[in-house]
Amino acid sequence: TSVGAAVEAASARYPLAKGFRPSYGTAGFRALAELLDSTMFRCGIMMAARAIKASAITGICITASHNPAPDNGVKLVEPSGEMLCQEWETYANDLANAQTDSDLIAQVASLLAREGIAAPGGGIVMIAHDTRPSGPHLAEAAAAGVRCLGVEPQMCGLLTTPQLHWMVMSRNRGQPWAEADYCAALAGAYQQLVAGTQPLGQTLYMDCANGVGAPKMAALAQQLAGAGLAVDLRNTGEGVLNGGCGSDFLQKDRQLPANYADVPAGARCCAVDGDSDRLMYFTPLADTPGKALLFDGDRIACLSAMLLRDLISALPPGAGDVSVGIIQTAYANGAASAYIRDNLGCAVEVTPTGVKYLHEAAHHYDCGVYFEANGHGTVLFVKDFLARLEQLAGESRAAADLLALSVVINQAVGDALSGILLVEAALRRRAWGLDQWAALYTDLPSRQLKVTVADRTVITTTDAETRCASPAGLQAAIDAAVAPVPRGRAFVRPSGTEDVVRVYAEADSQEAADALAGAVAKLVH
Ligand code: 16G
Ligand code: ZN
Repeated sequence: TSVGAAVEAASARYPLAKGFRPSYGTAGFRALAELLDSTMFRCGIMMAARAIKASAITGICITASHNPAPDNGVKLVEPSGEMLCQEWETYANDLANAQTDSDLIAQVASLLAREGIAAPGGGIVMIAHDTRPSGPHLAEAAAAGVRCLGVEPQMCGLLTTPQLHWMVMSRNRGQPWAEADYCAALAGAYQQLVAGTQPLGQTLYMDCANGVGAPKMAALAQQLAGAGLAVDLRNTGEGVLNGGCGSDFLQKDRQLPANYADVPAGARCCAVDGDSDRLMYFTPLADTPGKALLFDGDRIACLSAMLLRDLISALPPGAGDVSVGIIQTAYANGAASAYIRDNLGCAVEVTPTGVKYLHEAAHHYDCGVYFEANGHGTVLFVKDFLARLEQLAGESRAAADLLALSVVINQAVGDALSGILLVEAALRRRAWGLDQWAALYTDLPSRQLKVTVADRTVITTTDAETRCASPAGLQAAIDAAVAPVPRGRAFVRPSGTEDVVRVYAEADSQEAADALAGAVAKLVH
């Protein structure tokens, strides 16, 4: 066929690296950049097929997020702007692992047949990349794959992952979708949310992880001039991507990022990761120099839920009942979950790790808030509810503000830049400093460890990763280790992004959490 011929002609330039067995992990493929030519080429073919099948635009973002600079990877964007649907992950794996040209051609033919794609052609795949030096080259490889199906690759250059998701979502809805539209939409909604309130006054020190967040926040900040939000950008690209800085570094070490020595204790600071889809707030601690107090995804979820609750309770009766749910993973600090249950009166749902699971669960509510402790999350609004708000917005400030909230927050996927505007607006509306935010609850001491084992796949989990189904006896041993520990909680799971097993433990003191994590790690070995 013509597709077979096109694949054959192009694929010689993108051979599968010898011995490389790519695997679609929690959020796509990740590996050393030099291994990824073939994977990108084949993802291009697949996302072109996805576009033809849906008669819509899809997206490919070349990024390895918070991982080291020499790595790269790919995140795939559905026509809705959400992550690739799980049914297609199998195709991704099959295509990426095809050993020969004829094998690849057969896999492509089988995909087209199974999806009932008779005639290739038409459609657009938008392709973006982060600041990794390997990005433009890998984007070209993806584009070559897209062309094999007669689909047009549109090179979008440097974007944050969430910006690409937003652009695909908006474009498929027939709404303004350019990068400038993204900035205008977020900035306009922020201005609505904070209208009539006093600026927080202090500067926000943003750690950009030496990544794409730096230029993109600078562009967004331009539109925010006059809105009383002063941002001082740090780690804007002069150093190593995710090196000694960024949200992941901060969360792991609770240590101040590079270039924060001059920032005063108590100052409002935030950090994003390499592709700006994770957000962490923090402040330098006065009594332990070099260390930071963290405001993680759980705390951002609580703040978002409070803002939602404030606004929903101010709606006129015509708004009807509104269900609000908070979705967390087992990594959510026990104190945060308890606070939400006991003080915010929202439903709490727990899912396995990975945005695709949290995002899906958030769709169960009129307003679904999801955040992973690592800072990835957003708020989803059901269409019906937004339609009701549209009708009320003329007479009700709360309805107009909720609509603004639905725009400030990127509903396609977790977005650090839009998360910053959400947090800033929520604090400003309450005239809160970090102290009040910190006082909502006190985190239970916790410890995370990673353990290298011969084969991490022997560990399987159930109950949203809180219990081990195999190997036999492991869960009973963990239960026995946890039982005597006050407020003890511990679980293990295979990582979806690294060849390690992750161990999490929580207890009423740091010593007890450390000891419990250590004991559980030994059980895994
Ligand atoms: C990916 C996921 C993130 C998850 C992390 C866990 C997305 C977009 N990203 O980065 O949500 O927390 O994997 O990695 O889904 P781990 O399994 O290695 O701990
Ligand atoms: Zn990321």
